[in-house]
Amino acid sequence: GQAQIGVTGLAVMGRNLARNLARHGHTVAVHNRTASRTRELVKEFGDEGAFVPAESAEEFVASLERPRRIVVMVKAGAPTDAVIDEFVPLLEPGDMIMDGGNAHYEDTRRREAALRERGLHFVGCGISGGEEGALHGPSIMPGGSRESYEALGPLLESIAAQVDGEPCCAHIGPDGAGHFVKMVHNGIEYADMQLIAEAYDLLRRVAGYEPARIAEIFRGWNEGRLDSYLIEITAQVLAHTDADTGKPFVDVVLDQAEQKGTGRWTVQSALDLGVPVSGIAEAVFARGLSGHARLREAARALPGPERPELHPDDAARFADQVEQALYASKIVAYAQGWQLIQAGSEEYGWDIDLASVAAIWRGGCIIRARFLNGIRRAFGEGEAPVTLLTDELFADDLRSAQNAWRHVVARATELGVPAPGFSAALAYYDALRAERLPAALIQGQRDFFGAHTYRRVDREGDFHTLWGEDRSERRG
Ligand code: NBP
Repeated sequence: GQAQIGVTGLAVMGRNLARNLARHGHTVAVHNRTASRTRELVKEFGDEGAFVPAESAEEFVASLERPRRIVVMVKAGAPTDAVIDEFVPLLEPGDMIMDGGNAHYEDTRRREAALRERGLHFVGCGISGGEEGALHGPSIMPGGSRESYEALGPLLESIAAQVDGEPCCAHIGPDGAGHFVKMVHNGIEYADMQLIAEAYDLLRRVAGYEPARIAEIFRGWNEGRLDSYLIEITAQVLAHTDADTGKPFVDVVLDQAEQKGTGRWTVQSALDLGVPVSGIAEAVFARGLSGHARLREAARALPGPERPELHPDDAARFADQVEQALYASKIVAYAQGWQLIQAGSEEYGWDIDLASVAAIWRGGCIIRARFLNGIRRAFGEGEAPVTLLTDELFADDLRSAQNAWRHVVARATELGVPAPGFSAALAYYDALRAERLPAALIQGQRDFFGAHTYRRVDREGDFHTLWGEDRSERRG
């Protein structure tokens, strides 16, 4: 065989990845269940590089140099298992199968273990950036063995997005680490999008700005510390006018957000790992709520507050305060996301480099942002902070933003504009910094109804109060 790498599954993602590889000078074997897709790829893009088309799995495998590197880009779930089952009997020890689809990391762990038994490397690889990213440079998050990264890493690094001369690709850790980190990326993406949406809503409904004006404000923010792909595209969406009606595009779109499930996965695994990711959870719930048309319809007549008009002079100042609230809430969402990565890494023994995750998200992926340089610095210098919130520079940002942040949340509450992302982030911040939490009372309640016992602030051990008797205290 002469191809350095093969791609099977040539829908939009696989086709673009194969083209990206070929454009970077690699010889790429290409294969798809339905062979017409393979022929189309070669016919349309064959002049971009060296492709070796294969109609059958056997032919595909035979066209690869050894150890073989096979990239699977098919629909996640059963199709991925079907393709693995088809290829495994054709492979030899040392060969590698990389799954670049959106697999759940538990599936990846299962597949990795099964293939390891047979001497094969299974690399669950998160790829972010959509079809454009796949073609022009995605952010790539490969899991799997160190050894497999030595063989696959150079190829993947060559096609990844580059930031300041560094590829947005790094070995994340064994087995499911890559897909886990990709999942958290998507969870953070949900939170980021929700926070931006809330900022828009407040600028519109509290400050009274029209979408075109808000687009300008976002463009301004994009020149500063919020500089990011999501802020940039938000400005473009808000500036867009519907051709049919002449109305702002955002006003003709049904306000029911859809989701494919990676946000839900993030929150589910956070619950399992005991990590409070309230910002991400609120973002997932907010999308869910938006889609409950019947529920919303039933509640529409419920009363809201009287709406005092904002003084026109206040609008510009309020917009600045929203920027600060958005930035502070974003710090919280990312702090929670990194907490989850850390917890996953400990639970599964992945030893994930927290700074490197920030580094490879600076380009190619949906949450790419200047902001990630700060996270990389925070986790890259000296001892890692327990939470991003206490990193010296982020703590400074929070200190200077907090009054504005509180004002925005208070204003949203007074005026009846839902801001679950901003509010949850602020509550998280205040809960973490609280001297005492009412959790003490909850322990009392639990001990009362269930004799669950409690610990004391002043003595070691577990205690139980005889609530139904003389209320004396016993060692639990
Ligand atoms: P799809 O997710 O739409 O999958 C289509 C591909 O899967 C086709 O090549 C199809 O072959 C193949 N396939 C199916 Br379906 N069942 C199969 C089976 N039983 N055996 C063999 N092949 C089978 O493609 P995509 O949108 O390019 O996404 C590919 C992967 O990348 C997915 O896991 C997706 O979640 C992930 N991803 C997508 C994006 C994105 O922006 N679209 C971004 C990041 C990751 P056929 O041609 O013969 O039907």
